[in-house]
Amino acid sequence: MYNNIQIQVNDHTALLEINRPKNLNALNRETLEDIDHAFQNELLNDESVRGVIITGAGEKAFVAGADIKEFMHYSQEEGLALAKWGHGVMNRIEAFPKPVIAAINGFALGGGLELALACHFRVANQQAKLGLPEVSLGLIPGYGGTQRLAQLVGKGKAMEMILTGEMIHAQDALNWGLVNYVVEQTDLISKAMELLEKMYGKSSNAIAAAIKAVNAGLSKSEDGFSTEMQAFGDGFGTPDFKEGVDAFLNKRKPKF
Ligand code: CO8
Repeated sequence: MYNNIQIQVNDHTALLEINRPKNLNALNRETLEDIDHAFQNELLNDESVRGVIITGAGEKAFVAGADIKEFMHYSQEEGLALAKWGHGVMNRIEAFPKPVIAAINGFALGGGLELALACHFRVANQQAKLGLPEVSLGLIPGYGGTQRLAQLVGKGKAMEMILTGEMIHAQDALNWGLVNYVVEQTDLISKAMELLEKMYGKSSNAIAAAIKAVNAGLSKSEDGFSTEMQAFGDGFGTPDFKEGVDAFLNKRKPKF
């Protein structure tokens, strides 16, 4: 039914695997549409599903970002429109009434880390590398990362990650509170399942209410989200964006 994701349901847990391993599971529009559709339909409506794990196919990546090759020719207007729509997808995951855990099995970069940040919490394997490298492309994060990362790790660490664009290792992510657990790859999904199973013994109405309440307390940064969307769109009109994307495609360092 979906071209870019696979869903397996076992014992109340839906495992949603993003399945574009040749592109390190980069989020093109169709993939994000698949994810959004799955959440708002079968995962929401199937009463046997009580929790969701999102992970990436293959051994290398959770998600290496939004698909640079897809948006490389976008105008400012198209960039802004994409950010607005993507914000909606991330907000819907964040507000999902059943617990959603990101199981980060490698690179979680750019839009990929932003997807993980929209989940209710995160577990990672030892090899995971996390980062918001958009400044290397002449852009800023455009799926809520400037806001959710700062909420999670505090302004200082968020500034460091966003302004340097550098990746951090799983252990640092654990120390900074960006992920809740770091485990061997072989234990990654079972760790996420174990956590969800603890919740299945509790009231699902109370869990939905708790998700809503925690989110409500942090939702006052609407202006921040709007500023991010506008600045993300503006990036598409700059020579730096052209240089950054050309450098990525030609596997060289950008000259800004
Ligand atoms: N988009 C498209 N293709 C990608 C992406 C991506 N984000 N990441 C990797 N790929 C592709 C590569 O181009 C390569 O394809 P090919 O084999 O055809 O050359 C294949 O995946 C394998 O990648 P590499 O050969 O580069 O693998 P390495 O192990 O050498 O490097 C890295 C792995 C370090 C992860 C490297 O691939 C990389 O730096 N990727 C890009 C990371 C990045 O910049 N991500 C941020 C993207 S921007 C973003 O996410 C904006 C978020 C907001 C979105 C708002 C709407 C657009």
